[in-house]
Amino acid sequence: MGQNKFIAYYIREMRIVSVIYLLFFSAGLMGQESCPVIPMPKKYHEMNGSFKLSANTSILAADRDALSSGIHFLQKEMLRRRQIPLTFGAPGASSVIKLILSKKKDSKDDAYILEITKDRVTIEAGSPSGIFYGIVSLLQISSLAGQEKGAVILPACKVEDYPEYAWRGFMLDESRHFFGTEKVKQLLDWMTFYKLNRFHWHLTDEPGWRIEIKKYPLLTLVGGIGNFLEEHAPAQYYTQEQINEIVSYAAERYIEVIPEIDMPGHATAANRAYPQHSGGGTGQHPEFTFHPGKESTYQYLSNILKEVNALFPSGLIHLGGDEVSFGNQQWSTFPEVKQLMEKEHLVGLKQVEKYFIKRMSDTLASINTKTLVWDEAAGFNLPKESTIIFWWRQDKPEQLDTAIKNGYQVVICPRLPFYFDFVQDSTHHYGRRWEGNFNTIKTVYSFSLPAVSPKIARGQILGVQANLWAETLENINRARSGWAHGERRPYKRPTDKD
Ligand code: TNX
Repeated sequence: MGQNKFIAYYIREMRIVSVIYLLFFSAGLMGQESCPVIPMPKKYHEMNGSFKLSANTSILAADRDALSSGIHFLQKEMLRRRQIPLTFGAPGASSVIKLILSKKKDSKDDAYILEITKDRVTIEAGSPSGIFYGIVSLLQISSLAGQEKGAVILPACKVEDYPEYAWRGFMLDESRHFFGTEKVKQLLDWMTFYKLNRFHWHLTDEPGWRIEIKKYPLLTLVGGIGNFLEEHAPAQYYTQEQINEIVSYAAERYIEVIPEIDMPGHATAANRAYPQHSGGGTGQHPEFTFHPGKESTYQYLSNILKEVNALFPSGLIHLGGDEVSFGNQQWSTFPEVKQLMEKEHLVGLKQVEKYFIKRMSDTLASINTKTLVWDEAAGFNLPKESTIIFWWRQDKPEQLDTAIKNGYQVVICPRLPFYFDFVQDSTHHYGRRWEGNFNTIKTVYSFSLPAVSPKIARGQILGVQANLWAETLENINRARSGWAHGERRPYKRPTDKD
């Protein structure tokens, strides 16, 4: 099957966010008709002959322990997709899939070589994740291969691949609409398919708080009520047990999960539950912020972050920090904020915001966890070794400049073209636009980093990420079909320019 038929096959099969792959791995896609692996690998050679994969094929690996999740994934998936039960280390096997964890020091993380010959399949890599990506490619090849007398006939070939970026992310907003464990697992499956490895989970915002915190049960019982369209929808959230389940499911697929607890803005749902920590809001964004002038707020949020940290082993927490000016006008009226400003010599509300983020980042540092923040914080003097900036405002290239100049690692996710909640075509109505612009597949394909004035140090661009905000994802069908359907009502978010 050619590449195009291959894509059509998978698009039929897809359940969620069918366009993800276009974002990250499309460079060599066109013009190379026959490669059965997407994203297009760095090298692909067809060879003569074929390998017969059957129930007599066994997996061999000297490093079984280190590779156990990949081995198990290969067994499960081969059974599910092709009804072939592969064994591990069976003495009487007539053919083998050999996994070689080589000790080459210079090999890039996640790089692998997959070779299919008449006699055997080998996957060689310098890391378990590299072996895993070789397995993902092998599964793609086997999904398309023909069958003969109970054996799957894999065409002989050699694939060599490594990713351009260490961070290949996808963000899902479940505050505006909640999708639940099964859908998230499906999303993680598709991330696996495209070799994406960071799942950024936006769990708190204005409509709903979606993560159980034992110390503060009202966060979910009260804060979990409602969604973007229905203020009184019954509470929906993840229990800590469900969070554990998803984190393990992701880990088996070499995906790290990064929770986002948005602060000091986008805090409305939390403030419904514990109004004593509210820093007020505006008519359009009521009770939008946490109170930056009360010590008790910092204590409360530290307690929350400690529980979150215990649930997510990535050692990374996203603190949000975006769009605070949407609703911090009341801050200047609070005596506690006035006192704080005097005591800390803060001039203007931007400095209060900076103080707040710095304090929370210090809290994360004290529990050995990195701070991730949207680009509003690029100039906040957070420590560069333990901070990652997410550049999202394509109309503010100066924020990217500042982040680079200040030595931060940066994840690139400008809303044009990386916001998947935007419409995709001029004829679409339901979904966002930016000053009339939207995100066609072509703009996603052809994205290149804007010129930045400071010199970018090696590794400073950590990677790229697509963000799926959920105001317009009224139900999962819209997530499933990308942006193409569900054109019921034009979406307006009047205050999205700050
Ligand atoms: C901006 S991106 C936001 C989100 C919205 C999104 C809608 C960012 C850091 N903030 O709160 O959901 O636009 O596209």
